[in-house]
Amino acid sequence: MMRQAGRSLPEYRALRTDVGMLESCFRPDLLAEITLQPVRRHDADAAILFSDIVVPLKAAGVGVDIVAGRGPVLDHPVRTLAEIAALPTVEPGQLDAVVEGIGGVLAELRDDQVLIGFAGAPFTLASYIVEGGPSKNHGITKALMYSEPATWHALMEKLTPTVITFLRAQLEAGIDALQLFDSWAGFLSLKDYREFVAPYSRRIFDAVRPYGVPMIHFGVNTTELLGEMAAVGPDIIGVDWKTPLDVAAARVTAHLTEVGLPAPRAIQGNLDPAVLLAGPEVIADQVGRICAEADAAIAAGDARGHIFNLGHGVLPETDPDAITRAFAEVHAR
Ligand code: 1CP
Repeated sequence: MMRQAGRSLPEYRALRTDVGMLESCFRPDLLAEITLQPVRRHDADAAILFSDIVVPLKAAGVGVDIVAGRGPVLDHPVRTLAEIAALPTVEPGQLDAVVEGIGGVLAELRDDQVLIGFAGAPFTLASYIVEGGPSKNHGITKALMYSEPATWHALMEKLTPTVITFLRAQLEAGIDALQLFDSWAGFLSLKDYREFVAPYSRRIFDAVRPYGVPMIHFGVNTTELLGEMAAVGPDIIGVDWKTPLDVAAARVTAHLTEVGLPAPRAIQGNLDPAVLLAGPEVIADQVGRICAEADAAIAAGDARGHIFNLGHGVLPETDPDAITRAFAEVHAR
């Protein structure tokens, strides 16, 4: 269910009362327990590693914290070539706590349950680094990209190895699938995505493909970018709630075919998180519609399979029982 699924759970809030968000990501016992809480409660088929996209930056020594009600905030934004040069790259040894926590999760999962690891893609990480925190329009980030392309590319070159090291650590520890979140890539035009972002995301997928686990790629508001995001190398393309899955899959397949890449891929998505606030009938209805759209995509030869998922993060005010109900609806199909 992606970011902040755990926030809706009282057992998560109880565990976190005296522990900071990022601190909990570096405590193997807490990492494992928080990862497993929603799996136990909702009978999920997959666990999503409890971590955050800024964890590898924190591990590398970057001054960053997750501020309640806001998100990741940096002590100092990074905007110049000198600041980029001074930005550390994460070393595998700095991720030992994450590796140990993954071992704890895998020891508890049933054989028919999988663990999905993840990382933030360089553009989305760059946005937090350049803005210094969450941003509504990513204006400073995009202005840097447009006005100083060499500086931009230096930042992406700097971040790409950190993302690869973070994913490799998780893969060596035994994750069964991975997701690369380019959450905010949808703020870019297709042309800018191709020029300033795609080469780095492609390099990441190429680096981790030899591990042979399914690879998912996702961003919000990416209707216009879906084909290009599939072309950088994932096996599964995540879709937000705005595009019907069959329409999204047809777009992806058409683009991949046009550029001579293997198709079809699988699709992931795409329940509107707000539906979970709307009551049991609406949940049943919308789950049914999404599964039917995925079936149509598969029947048309536009998708190899479907992972049921939300179209973005769980809203904090969501009743955990609504999530359990949505999962049961999916399992009943
Ligand atoms: O649901 C889970 O707990 C799974 C673990 C997880 C994941 C997959 C967390 C824990 N974060 C993420 C990924 C993440 N983090 C993304 C990519 C996915 C997405 O688009 O949702 C992004 C953009 C972030 C950055 C982030 N971390 C934000 C967004 C701020 C913004 O710019 O709008 C926020 C609010 C966080 C904090 C965070 N990360 C995770 C949790 C459980 C929380 C909330 C902390 C808390 O209140 O307890």
